[in-house]
Amino acid sequence: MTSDTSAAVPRTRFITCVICEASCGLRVELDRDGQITDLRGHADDPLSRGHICPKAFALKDIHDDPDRLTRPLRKIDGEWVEVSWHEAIEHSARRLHEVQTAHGRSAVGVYLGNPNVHSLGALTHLLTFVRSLRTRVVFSATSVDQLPHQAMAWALYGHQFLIPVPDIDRTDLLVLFGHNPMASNGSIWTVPDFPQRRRDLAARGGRLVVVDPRRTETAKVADSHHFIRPGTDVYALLALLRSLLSKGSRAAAYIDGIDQVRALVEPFTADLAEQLSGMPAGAIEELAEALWAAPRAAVHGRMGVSTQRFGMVAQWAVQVINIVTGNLDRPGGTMFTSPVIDVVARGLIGPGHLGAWRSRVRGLPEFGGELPVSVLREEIETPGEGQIKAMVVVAGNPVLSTPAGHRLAESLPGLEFMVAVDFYLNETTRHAEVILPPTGPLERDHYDLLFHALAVRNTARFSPALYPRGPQQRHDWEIARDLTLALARQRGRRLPLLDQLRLRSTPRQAVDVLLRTSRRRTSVRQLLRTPGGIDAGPLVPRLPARLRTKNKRIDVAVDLAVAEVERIAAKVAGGTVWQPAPDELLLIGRRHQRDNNSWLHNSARLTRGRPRHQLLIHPDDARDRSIEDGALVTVTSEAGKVEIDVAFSADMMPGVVSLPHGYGHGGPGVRLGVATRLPGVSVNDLTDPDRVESLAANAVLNGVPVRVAPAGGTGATGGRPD
Ligand SMILES: Nc1nc2c(c(=O)[nH]1)N[C@H]1C(S)=C(S)[C@@H](COP(=O)(O)OP(=O)(O)OC[C@H]3O[C@@H](n4cnc5c(=O)[nH]c(N)nc54)[C@H](O)[C@@H]3O)O[C@H]1N2
Ligand SMILES: Nc1nc2c(c(=O)[nH]1)N[C@H]1C(S)=C(S)[C@@H](COP(=O)(O)OP(=O)(O)OC[C@H]3O[C@@H](n4cnc5c(=O)[nH]c(N)nc54)[C@H](O)[C@@H]3O)O[C@H]1N2
Ligand code: SF4
Ligand SMILES: [Mo]
Repeated sequence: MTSDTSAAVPRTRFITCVICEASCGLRVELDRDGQITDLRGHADDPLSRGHICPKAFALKDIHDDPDRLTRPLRKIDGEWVEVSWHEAIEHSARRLHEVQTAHGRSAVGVYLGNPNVHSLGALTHLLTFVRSLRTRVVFSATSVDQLPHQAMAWALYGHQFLIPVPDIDRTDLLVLFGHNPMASNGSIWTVPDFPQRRRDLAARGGRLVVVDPRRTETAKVADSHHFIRPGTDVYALLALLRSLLSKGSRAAAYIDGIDQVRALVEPFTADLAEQLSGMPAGAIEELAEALWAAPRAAVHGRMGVSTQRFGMVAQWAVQVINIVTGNLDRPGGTMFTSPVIDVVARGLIGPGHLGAWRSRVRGLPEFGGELPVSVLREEIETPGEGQIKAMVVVAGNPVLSTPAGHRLAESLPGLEFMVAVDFYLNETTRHAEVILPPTGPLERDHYDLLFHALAVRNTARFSPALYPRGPQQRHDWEIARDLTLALARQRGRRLPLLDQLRLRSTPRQAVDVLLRTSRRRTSVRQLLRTPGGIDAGPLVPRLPARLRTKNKRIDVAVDLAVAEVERIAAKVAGGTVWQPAPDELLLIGRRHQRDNNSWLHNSARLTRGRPRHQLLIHPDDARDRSIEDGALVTVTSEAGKVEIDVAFSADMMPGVVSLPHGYGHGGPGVRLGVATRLPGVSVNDLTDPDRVESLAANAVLNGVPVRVAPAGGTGATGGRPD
């Protein structure tokens, strides 16, 4: 094909949507001026099969957004001034070096936000920069999200990224705990077009069961839905496991520890689970029957399961249920992927480690080199050796996305220096002294190093930049490269040779090398010739060979989980299980198909329509408090207080209220024209950094005890649960 010369011939391009984990393949048509004239799902894409959701159109909105930054900003005497890339980078490197020289390496903290996992350049280059800082205070969105999931994979399978995913296309029974893929399009599970796959499941005679404190969009398309009191999945899952183990075990030959687990879960009866979780004992027993009887079944626990006190034990229980029913590593069960670029086998991501060091103030454990972000504010505010004096924030908005973000916002101005790599001036980046804006999603090459490794089908797709970067712009990998080099110059040191090589190649070159040396011996060029990429077929059994445990076996009675289940059993026996006070409600989050965390709210197209920021409350809970539909209420937690309007919803479990996260835009200097006009508050003004998951210290974002009263009233909470 030659390049088009006629205006009548649209230029068709195939790219990947990088907004969420579904990683849909898109087909774009451009007119002669490069304007997008058509955007749709790529029907022949072997993974996403034509799926697209409204958020994909935001890719264009971001590209055209007048608020999007394209040149570096530096705050001088309180005013933002556009400066050259050279000045912005050199100044940042000098200040970081000065802080490290004066206060030590770990006086520079790092926060890596979610979009980093959706940017190839961040994955290939940013970590080299972070490593070169040689700080022990690195945080990321992982610890407000899937940390228990990763830690479980490390404990059971020997690698934090060896995570099996439900083989939805071949299963007979899919059970989802704390997951709403009808809105989120799947997570720790790249499953583009969940709605159609769910319909296909039904057409095969398969069933979907959802366990969630809200009758979610996914619950509404399920065959059955059970309410569960937030934070109590561990009891229901352990009871489910107990019931299954009473029937037997179909665990594969390379699995150890089943008898020990059988004894361990003995105290966790279905009746006890009903008492503590509200999920009916009958429903638990029935689900156990169904899992035992189904030829092929898969259980997946996501966000709602990880962001609670016993999140890692709950995730462990999910895995053991899949193991005991014989569904791990079997078509139609939960399976490991065989990605063309295998980030696990090739050592691109380390296996993980827990508690190799601890946070300075509270002593919470690191995982895989990262500390839990719940300690970020105290590490900034508590004086002493090792206090954080400067921050590097890349693609993150922790003021809106981490617990008690409003308090974090108060501590950021106390830093000696902060640099943000981000293309928006938002609630977090406004506290920076320098903002380095990278190119946007349509201006960069992409390959899903991570999400191919979690996808329901083995494919490989390369997405070329739709637009070239402007001469004044820089890619995120160029920013990371230049910061690393400038910092090395400040230190008067040469970088290790390997790092120099890594930094010098482009992300496309790095991927090309990985593809050429992969088992399939392919290349970027080859992938570009096949829009949608190569299709390596459905998932195939990989165990025990793929295990990264020392003996290539799985010990389900892993020490960490055993000790924690024993501790929980002792609490149950001692009657010291935490319960909310009678007038408290439990707050959970929610996602909407047209939101994406905090950063798509500047798209007018996505935010128009019925408001969706309200506190959802069951009418009975509202009436008990003399609250009318639409009324303004005060919500008070141990960590903070907000005023918000309510919307009645019979879809809420009584005793549970819900607020979405990522709202509450604004503040001096924020430059988000559309977003700041949106109503809503930040749910993370209520979540409590002192409540963390028991083993890996993930934030407890769901099941937050709150008091809700008509605005004007008061109400303090009855204290923190354990
Ligand atoms: N449209 C959209 N898509 C997204 C995102 C987005 O913001 N918007 N974000 C992306 C990201 S970063 C992620 S991590 C994924 C997350 O994807 P999901 O895991 O689907 O996240 P949520 O929609 O928050 O779903 C969590 C569910 O858990 C329920 N829940 C809360 N507490 C509990 C509990 O204690 N037990 C149980 N069983 N359930 C509970 C909630 O009611 C909710 O339905 O979505 C991704 N996709
Ligand atoms: N209460 C509560 N809190 C939550 C959640 C919840 O369910 N409930 N969900 C949690 C989850 S799962 C997650 S993942 C986190 C997300 O939390 P964060 O990652 O901290 O925040 P985001 O809202 O994703 O903000 C992303 C930022 O990156 C910028 N950005 C977007 N693309 C790029 C890019 O390509 N490069 C760069 N450099 N910047 C970019 C955006 O402008 C924005 O400032 O929130 C968590 N917080
Ligand atoms: S589901 Fe996710 S990846 Fe697919 S189009 Fe929507 S936002 Fe993009
Ligand atoms: Mo996330």
